[in-house]
Amino acid sequence: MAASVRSKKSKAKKAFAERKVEVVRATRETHIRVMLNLDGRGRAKVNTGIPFLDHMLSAFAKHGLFDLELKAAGDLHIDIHHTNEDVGIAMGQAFSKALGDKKSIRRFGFFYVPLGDALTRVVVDISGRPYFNLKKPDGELRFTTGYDLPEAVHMLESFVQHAGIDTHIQIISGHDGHHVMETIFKAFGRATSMAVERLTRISDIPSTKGTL
Ligand SMILES: [Mn+2]
Repeated sequence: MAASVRSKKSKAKKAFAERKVEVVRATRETHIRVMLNLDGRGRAKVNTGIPFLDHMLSAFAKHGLFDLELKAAGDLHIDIHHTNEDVGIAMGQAFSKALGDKKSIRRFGFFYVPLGDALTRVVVDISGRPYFNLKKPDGELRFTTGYDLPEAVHMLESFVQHAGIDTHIQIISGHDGHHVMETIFKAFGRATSMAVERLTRISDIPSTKGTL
């Protein structure tokens, strides 16, 4: 690799410190601990007590190149609602904390991910003004895991509300619920990874307002 490319890369590496945070959220219903590194390698250790959610958050971290350690203990004897929601809130709080003043970030991100019959597009803006929209084609999506689209939507909505991310998810095609879910979480991982990446050419906060 040419010396100039190496020096550019190490300059970028030196220019930015790693964004590593820990968030602990405890209520009467759940106890959640999140360790997040936005500038990681995609290593994930997730245990929420909801196996399919563990699978999805691991895919999100892997394809977002985020290092994520998450342990949740919640009142699952009632149902998954509190744990699912609070995992989203704690993830959003960790993202917001790790992003800090958002200096030098690319801010916008988008990605398409296919998986067999499924295809999803995710577009995000780390604007500080949360918004969530998910569109899906007509027709039934078959889920077999007990973690259906409404649960995923609720978790992701809680996440982006607390992270301050304007998020648009469009499921373009797909019938197999497992495939569709994977495309959602992988595309969300890639799109947010793109948006949080810092560029040395952006020396301030990427907004004409000067704040996000
Ligand atoms: Mn899978």
